[in-house]
Amino acid sequence: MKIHSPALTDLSETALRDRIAHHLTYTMGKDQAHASIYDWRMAVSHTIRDLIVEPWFAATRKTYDAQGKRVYYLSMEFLIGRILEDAIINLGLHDKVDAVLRAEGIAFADVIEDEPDAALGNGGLGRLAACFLESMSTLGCPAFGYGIRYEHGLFRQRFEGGRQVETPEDWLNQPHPWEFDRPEARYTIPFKGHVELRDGKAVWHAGEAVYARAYDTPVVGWQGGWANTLRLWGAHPTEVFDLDRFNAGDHTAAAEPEALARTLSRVLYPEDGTESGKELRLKQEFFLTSAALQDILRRFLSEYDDLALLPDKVAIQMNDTHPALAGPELIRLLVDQHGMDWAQAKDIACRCLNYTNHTLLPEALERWSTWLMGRVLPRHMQIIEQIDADHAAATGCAPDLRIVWQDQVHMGPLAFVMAGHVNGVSALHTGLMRDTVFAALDRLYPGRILNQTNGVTPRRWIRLSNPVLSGVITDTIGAGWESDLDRLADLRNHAGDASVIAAIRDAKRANKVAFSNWAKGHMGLDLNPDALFDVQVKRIHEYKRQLMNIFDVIARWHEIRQNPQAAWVPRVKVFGGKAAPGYHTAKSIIRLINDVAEVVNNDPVTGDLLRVVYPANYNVSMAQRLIPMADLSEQISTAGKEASGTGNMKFAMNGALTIGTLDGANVEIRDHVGADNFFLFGMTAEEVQVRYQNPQHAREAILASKSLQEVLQLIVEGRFNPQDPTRYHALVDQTWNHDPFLVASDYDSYRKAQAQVDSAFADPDHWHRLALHNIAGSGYFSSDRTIRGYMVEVWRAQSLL
Ligand code: NBG
Repeated sequence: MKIHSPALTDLSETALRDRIAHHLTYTMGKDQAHASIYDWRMAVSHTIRDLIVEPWFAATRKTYDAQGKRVYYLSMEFLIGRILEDAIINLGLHDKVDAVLRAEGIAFADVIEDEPDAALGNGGLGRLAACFLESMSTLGCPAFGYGIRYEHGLFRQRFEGGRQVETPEDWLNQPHPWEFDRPEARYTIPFKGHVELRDGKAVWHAGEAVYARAYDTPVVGWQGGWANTLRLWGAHPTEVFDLDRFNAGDHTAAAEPEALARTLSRVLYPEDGTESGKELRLKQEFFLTSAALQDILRRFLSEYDDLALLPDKVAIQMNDTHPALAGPELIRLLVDQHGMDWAQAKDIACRCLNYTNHTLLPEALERWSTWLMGRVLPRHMQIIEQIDADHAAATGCAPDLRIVWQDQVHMGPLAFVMAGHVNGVSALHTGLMRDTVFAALDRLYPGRILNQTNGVTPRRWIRLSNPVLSGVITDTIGAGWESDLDRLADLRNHAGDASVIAAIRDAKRANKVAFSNWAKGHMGLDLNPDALFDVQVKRIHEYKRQLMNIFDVIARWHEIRQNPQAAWVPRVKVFGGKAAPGYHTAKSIIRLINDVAEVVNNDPVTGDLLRVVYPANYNVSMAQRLIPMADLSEQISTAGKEASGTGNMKFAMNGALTIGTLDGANVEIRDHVGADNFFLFGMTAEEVQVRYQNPQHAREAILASKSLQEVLQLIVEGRFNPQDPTRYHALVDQTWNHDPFLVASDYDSYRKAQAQVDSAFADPDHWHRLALHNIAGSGYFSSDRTIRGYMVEVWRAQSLL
């Protein structure tokens, strides 16, 4: 595998400076004396992009020459975050760019911070897609990511009086230097209308249409050996402007076609919990899917003329059910546009398509009413019914296993029936898929389900975000671990080496100091870098149990106040995350965290023994700041609910210890880092099921826990919101009477594990030895390992490096 591009290693500092200066002058139109940080950032970005173009072209040429299989990853979300630093690191140009900028009096960090964070995803599912793209490039797997170029992406979060307030994200307000606009790569996406049967053939007369236009961003792998394309679709009107109406004075109506199209790629729907905008969401899903499939077929037909070869040349991954219309759409294109017969078209589609399931939560399994589907996509409704009829005829399944059932199209079963492989994202989750949600379909289609445990890219999540620790790792085990993460296991040979333990401790402390400075500057908070930094960052959702964590804060605060002189281990509790705008309980939890923070942070009795920090607008860049400084990683979901988690992996590889349940990938993390290096608590997934059988589970657990009673009492009394004491009565009421995610039942066990955390942290050498074992055991969680698994077991695609 050749990975060094000679052009890159030969690039001198002078040559780099000349290229940047060139872009400053000719792309930005600025002379150096008047260039702002923005101008420098754009000039550096264009320079780096130029350097990616070469491996990108080379990769495309090799892919055409090899005539092998291409992988297409269809995802409604790509949470890519900032691009510039990632590209610089992967090209190995960090030190050179830094030196060039420094010579001009410009701080590298300021240039990096100037880039907007592309928030084209909600959370784990979208960030996973971004890590996968980077790993596919690192491994030389020929691939395209297909997504939507949302103008605004996920909302930006602010706190007002502790409440979450949403405003639109505006990452595209400035020119986006990474993309290539492809006006020629454009497809018509039809909607609505009716279907006519003509000579036994279906002809769809669409009622409206938009264009999907491609915007390409090259994604470069480690050491610049390969680059794949992230192709995002923007919606454009098919007729720009109604000149007659404009001339007649109706200026607003004249712009209607444009408004209609723009709405389509305007915002990313916050997945968890909202019902609104159903039709628009369905249209977005079809928009992505149809554009991608038309593009795939066009590329295929430019090289081959026999569509029967499609499954040998094309592997399509459906990231959750959001692009599950890929089945019906591929059949439609093959049958209606290419004249193939139904059976062959369906067979080809099944052999091209694969489906990843990312959650078992019932509310997240997509369904559309047949009425909506029939109205927005009349031809697809027919095709879905035919797929369903075939499915019923072949399996003789019960009605509740049909794709169309009770006037709803069930996208999970549709994706399952149309996929060659169906995978879960951790061993536990895949097992639960097989035993619960997809148990019956698994019996009808045996062997389809397999597991591919998630992973994350170590380039962004260690090398880029934690340069200090990266240095320690390289000094200890030598270079090259970034693309061979199993080598981290070599750290175990140094577990007895006091200087290595000290170096790990110093690295962590440096990151904690950096964060403390940031918190002082941005939030006016004084943090003690010698405290234990305890971090929970992820979407705010009841099953993730941020509520249990804030209960621990309250209990801790209460206990310290009762005995302030005891030998407490100082803690900084950090929260981060957004709630879906319509998700009331989650928003109430956010407000509670902020209210508690206000009281705790101003309490002279607890002082710096306890602090609560909740920076607003958690995103990829914030994650890069928080994960390297964490001592403790909170992975405390109700067992059986978190499909995998990927934050848990990022924390472990940065030397945080996990406090967690046996849920999702926590199970495998614990296996790999060693049970002694992990703070386990709580019920297992099976015990959770048993517990739910007891209708009194919450009440009984609360009555058995003095600490929890006190916590709930403090909240009910309004101790954290004296101006409005009833604010959290509904939340407390729910905990007593309903407690859907068993916070009460796991509370005591959680607190006991927290006490173990405190004692372990009291001995710094011991603690950082545990940290070393976490880093050493996390090699398995590189997304390179995951992608290799997909390449061999799902896609049957070859590396071209
Ligand atoms: C999320 C799961 C996480 C998992 C990511 C990536 C959805 C629908 N699911 O546990 O909640 O790590 O997917 O697989 O976003």
